[in-house]
Amino acid sequence: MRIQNQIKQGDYRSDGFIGRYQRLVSSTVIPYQYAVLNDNAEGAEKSHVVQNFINAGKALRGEDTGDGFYGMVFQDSDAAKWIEAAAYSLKNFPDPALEKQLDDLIDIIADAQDEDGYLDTYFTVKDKEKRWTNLLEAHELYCAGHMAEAACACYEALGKRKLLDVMLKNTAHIYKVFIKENHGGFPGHPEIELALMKMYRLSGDRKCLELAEYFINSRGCDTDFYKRECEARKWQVWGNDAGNADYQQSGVPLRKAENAVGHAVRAVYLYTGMADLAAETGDSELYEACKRLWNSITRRQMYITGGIGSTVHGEAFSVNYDLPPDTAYAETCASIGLMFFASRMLENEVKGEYADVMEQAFYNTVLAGMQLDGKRFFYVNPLEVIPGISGVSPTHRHDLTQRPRWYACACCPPNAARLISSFGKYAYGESEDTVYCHLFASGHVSFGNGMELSCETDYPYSFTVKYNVKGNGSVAIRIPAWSRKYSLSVNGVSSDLKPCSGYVYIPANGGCEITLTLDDTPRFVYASPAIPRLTGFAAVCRGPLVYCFEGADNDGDVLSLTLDTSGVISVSEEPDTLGGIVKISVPALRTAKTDALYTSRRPDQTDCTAYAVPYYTWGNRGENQMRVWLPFTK
Ligand code: FUB
Ligand code: ZN
Repeated sequence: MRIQNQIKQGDYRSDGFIGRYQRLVSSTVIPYQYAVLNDNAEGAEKSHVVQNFINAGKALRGEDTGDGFYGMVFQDSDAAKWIEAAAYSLKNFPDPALEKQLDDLIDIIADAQDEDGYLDTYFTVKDKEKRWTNLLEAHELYCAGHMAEAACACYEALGKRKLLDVMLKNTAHIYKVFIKENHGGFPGHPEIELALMKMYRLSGDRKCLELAEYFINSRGCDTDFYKRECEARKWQVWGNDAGNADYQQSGVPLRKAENAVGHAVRAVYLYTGMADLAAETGDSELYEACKRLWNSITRRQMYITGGIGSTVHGEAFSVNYDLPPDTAYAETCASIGLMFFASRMLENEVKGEYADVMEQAFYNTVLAGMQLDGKRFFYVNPLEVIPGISGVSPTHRHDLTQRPRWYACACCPPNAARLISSFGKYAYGESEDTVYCHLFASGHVSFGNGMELSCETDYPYSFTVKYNVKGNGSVAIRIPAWSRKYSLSVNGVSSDLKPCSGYVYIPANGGCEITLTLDDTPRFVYASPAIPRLTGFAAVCRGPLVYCFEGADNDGDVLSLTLDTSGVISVSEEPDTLGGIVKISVPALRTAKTDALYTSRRPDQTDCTAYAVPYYTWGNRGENQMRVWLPFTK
């Protein structure tokens, strides 16, 4: 039985913690990003993306293209992600001025589409002859994928069809090139696979399904494709190594893949498409491969924050257990992609661990990717930052201490915006007779199977979740693995239902009221000794939130702190700190500073209290030290 998680966006709007983020995206993030895309945001990197589309339209009409193309070869995708965020957000918060901006941008994009359906400003403006000659680097299929996702969002959330028609025409073009004309090859940066699956489900156009199958099934079969392509072309974008098949996730047919390898965002977008296809077609061999890849990521290559892709070298997975906190890469987009992968794994099989990881990635790395005011963004998400070293030393240059306003490579900011504004798609799922609550968030949702549900909670700071359910069927509610105890009542009567694969199944029978109370006890978490540098270190978590120790709460110095893990962790509500948080205090020792670089005199240690704030809020009070992992004593 296939579980459908990508529930219609219009059926869900969030309140509470998530609602506040969705309002921030609507009121600040989307307008700010619109200004950036139009080069009207002071102090932000130049984008030029809208102008690229305008110039591509001119190129097609044979007009002077003015300042031509500017930016990354995949610059188009920034506009696509903004459109997607705007479409979902408009459904949550109607806004005629934003809708007009959206419509106008869609018109500009439609004008940039060639008669044959081709759509990509880099090639249309710069050199039409080079289309499809550099799948390895040139991101044509990646940009098409993002625009297809944007098209689906506009149609599904707002009933706007224009962009969907543009992208179905574009798909027909790609189908002609790859299926009918047998061009060969597969995307250097996967993304189109998952987008094609979305478009297939929305439009029923079988070309989308066939293309997704083609890209997934052919990948890794012709291992020399990129080498031949590289030899045949006389140009390059970055000079990527065409022989590094692992980096390209093309060293083995995907069905045989054992380990998650290569560029992390590419990997999880690809695995999402695979899991989509497996769920759609019931392909158990493909799902088995997805499970191996899932385990490879989450059991051996994932940070406690749900960050993945630990090395800056190629923005990639490293090797098992290589998870350094201070030189972490952990790109925001990679954790967003991990959420995508998790949500599609849930469509194959309802298992708590998939939603647990989805939640871990969201509340930690994804939210940390954005400043609390919605105007600055992290691309890289370290678990330890020391001003003077981080962002400065050659080995730590990528680990910034503060979020920049924008990036020349701006994939992460609009990705976070589209994810937050479509949160309901990840929170809920449905089958014919059951609704699934994967994530906890206040709000109301109506399902295609006729059931309706209202949820009230102050999660992730309070752990009571109340549901009011209408309709016939069952409600499946996740019991997170971190919750060592929980209580459940149905219509006021205590229930001893036990979870099955991480979910309790409650018969609703015409409606019911459910109250779930999860464990609010803060806890120490320890890493496997297989991870270098973390033996003897502990982190602190409460619910889904990973905490971090910042200089701002600890007299400017967290490097000299050692946690006393035999002590009791206390919590205090701080509604006026960092947008409203629960702060954590832990008994600790402070090691005295010495002037000498090394000394044989054992340093003094004094009792103190170490204070921690949720990781997603770090770096919001100016530059200061930050550590997720601290050494522990006892
Ligand atoms: O290449 C497109 C996007 O830019 C990737 O997904 C990110 O990792 C960044 O390289
Ligand atoms: Zn990114």
